[in-house]
Amino acid sequence: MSVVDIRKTVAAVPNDLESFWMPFTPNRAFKKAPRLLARAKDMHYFSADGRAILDATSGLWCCNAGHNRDPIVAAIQAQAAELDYAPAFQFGHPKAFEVASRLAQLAPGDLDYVFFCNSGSEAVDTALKIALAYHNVRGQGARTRLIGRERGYHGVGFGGISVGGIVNNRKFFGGLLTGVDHLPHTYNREHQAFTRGEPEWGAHLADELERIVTLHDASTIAAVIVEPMAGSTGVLPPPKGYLERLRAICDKHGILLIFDEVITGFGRLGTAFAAERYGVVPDLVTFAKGVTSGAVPMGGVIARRGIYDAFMQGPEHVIELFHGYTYSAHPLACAAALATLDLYREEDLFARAKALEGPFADAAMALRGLPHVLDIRTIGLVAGIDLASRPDAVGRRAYEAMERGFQEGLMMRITGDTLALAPPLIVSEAQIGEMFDTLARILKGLS
Ligand code: PXG
Repeated sequence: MSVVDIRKTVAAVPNDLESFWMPFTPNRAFKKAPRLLARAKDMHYFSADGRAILDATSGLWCCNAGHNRDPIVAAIQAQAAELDYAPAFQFGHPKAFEVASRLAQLAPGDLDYVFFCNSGSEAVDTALKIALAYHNVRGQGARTRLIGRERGYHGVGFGGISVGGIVNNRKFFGGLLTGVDHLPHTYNREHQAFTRGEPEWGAHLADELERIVTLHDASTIAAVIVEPMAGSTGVLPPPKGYLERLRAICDKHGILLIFDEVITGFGRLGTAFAAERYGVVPDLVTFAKGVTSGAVPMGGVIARRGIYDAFMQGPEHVIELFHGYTYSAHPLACAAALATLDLYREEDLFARAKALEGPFADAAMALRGLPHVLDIRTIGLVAGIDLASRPDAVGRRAYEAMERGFQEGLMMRITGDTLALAPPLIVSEAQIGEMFDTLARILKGLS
């Protein structure tokens, strides 16, 4: 058989759904009733059968500028034709430096240095490694402990699941990193139910860090990592004063503070980064998702000047940090990032998210009192809605809401029995109304 014939044979294989082992998806249920997305534009996906689906989750919290925006598409196309790939080890290409400068400008304080990778998970691993190495190069190599938080999501690398606090993401995967401890999560329904924005109750939970420091001694602790707003486990805004208190305790003990801003970065809470909203400058910030509006994978870590400087010692021809990825600062990702950052600026999308925070919260809170609704939390352009679980099938009710949403033209995320909405920042007030009207109808129809 000639090569051409082999290709024909391969192409003739029926395109069934079996071979793709889908991530974080019940594969068998999906393959029986697939939800296939064929294309997208602005606020909408279009299903394979051509129905418009209003995107209330920015894909997976990433398409903050909306879908298939012309300037981003054009930038990626032009870049593909100009420079497909360039190594970032020992070589560089101009756009990588440009994106880094733009991000440094966008980040508060002296968060001035950007290390690139390709996803949030890699960003978290990178941040944890930088934290450990930072103490090492300063002669404090005993600082090896990492402190995460219950209900934290930091991606799926071994570092991220070790500091993360999601039971199912941890329990199947062995011993994980050693020397990890966890703060308590900050959610308490009794004290916080139906709060818009930051709850009044809960700042004192930051003091648990003092307890952990007392237990292990500060000299053994490298870093604390938290999401300023915990996204994946159901939208948990930080209690008022909580992040400030974490910062103060870290400062007192020489512990680095890492904000995982993979979701909160790029306008989700109405500012470029959550660090800006809270007036708290962490030592390291992780980012991904919104940096390219989801169009090309990209992630990274922004470090304060003092951290970078600590590594810039010794002979100048020697590598300072033994870390990096083949696709760090990939040209396509850099082109997409520059076009995306331009769009955010030209359309003032972070301010738009801030202006819409009130109307979005109003629309979400109007679901209070509908069947199954136990709590609603809103912040920026994010809402989390807890539904009562069916006693015999935890997660089933939200799963059915998500399925019906797809049938009725609305994309939502679910985690357990919590629904999460986080639309692109270009959403209109009319579309916000449409989202929550559709959701209200779905909730009324759910058993
Ligand atoms: N940190 C945070 C705070 C995240 O939210 C990651 C790290 C990992 O990013 P990558 O790019 O490796 O997936 C995330 C990812 C959801 C959902 O529905 C959330 C994420 C990813 C997929 C789904 O809550 N967050």
